[in-house]
Amino acid sequence: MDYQDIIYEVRGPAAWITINRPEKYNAFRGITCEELIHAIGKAGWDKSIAAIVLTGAGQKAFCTGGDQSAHDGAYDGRGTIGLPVEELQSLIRDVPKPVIARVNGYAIGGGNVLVTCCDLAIASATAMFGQVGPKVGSVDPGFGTALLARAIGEKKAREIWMLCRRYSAQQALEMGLVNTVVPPDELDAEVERWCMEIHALSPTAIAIAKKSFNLDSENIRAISAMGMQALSLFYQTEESREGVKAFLEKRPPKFR
Ligand code: 2NE
Repeated sequence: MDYQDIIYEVRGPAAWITINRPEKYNAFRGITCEELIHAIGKAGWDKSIAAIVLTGAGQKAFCTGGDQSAHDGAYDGRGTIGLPVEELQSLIRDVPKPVIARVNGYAIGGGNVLVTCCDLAIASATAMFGQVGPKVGSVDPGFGTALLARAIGEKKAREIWMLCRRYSAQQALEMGLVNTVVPPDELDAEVERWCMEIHALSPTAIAIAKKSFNLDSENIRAISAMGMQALSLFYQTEESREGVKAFLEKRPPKFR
């Protein structure tokens, strides 16, 4: 598969998968999700790969979720909401090796959910985290909400969704959303160090550990599936459409 929206590279024992849409702050459209699914599947079942690094191109953004310029009552691809996003999130959990989020900038909306789904997260000190769903007439229910609550606690997860504030990398570390924070110019070396450490360990033991962590939250996959059905109906409403329109027109939404 020739990739259009992502870059796939093998660096030592790790596959680096980069969302390459810096002009859209690495937001994903339908084809981006398809390519991520293909690439993560490829790396996930390649025995020579010890870890998968997921990141975004440029200095500004890791990923800012669904591409609002490809959203008109639904996104522009496959699946319940026009993005096979629940399939992508599930695959990150299903591949039998650690997926590390290399958070180089904004991890907002669906980008924040990708960080939540990754096994590990290493952030640049300049990274920013948060949710925007209720600002733009959307929500990522399931892995975006319930799994986030498992990671950082119910009250903090609800705050993130119900206030749509932004959080610094240091705050993300304190709430347990990321594993470590490093200066921007040390990000790659730190990620590479973690990949080398993983490479030295038993791949089967790691795979079993990963599956056992996942089993405990497996019911959330079904919450996501149900939630996407509700979301596809919500996207048809004036309220949701106003959120998308307001973002694209760079003005505050008028929901009431
Ligand atoms: C990331 C953030 C906070 C940055 O704000 P700011 O003020 O620093 O920059 P600005 O001007 O908003 O963004 C810079 C450029 O990136 C584009 C913008 O349109 C802008 O383009 P230009 O005007 O320079 O041409 N951009 C950024 N994010 C984009 C996006 N997601 N889609 C298309 N273009 C995008 C601020 O930009 C922000 O809050 N972005 C996130 C917006 C958003 O609504 N994300 C989707 C949430 S819903 C979702 O992700 C989702 C899901 O994950 C699963 C299921 C359903 C939905």
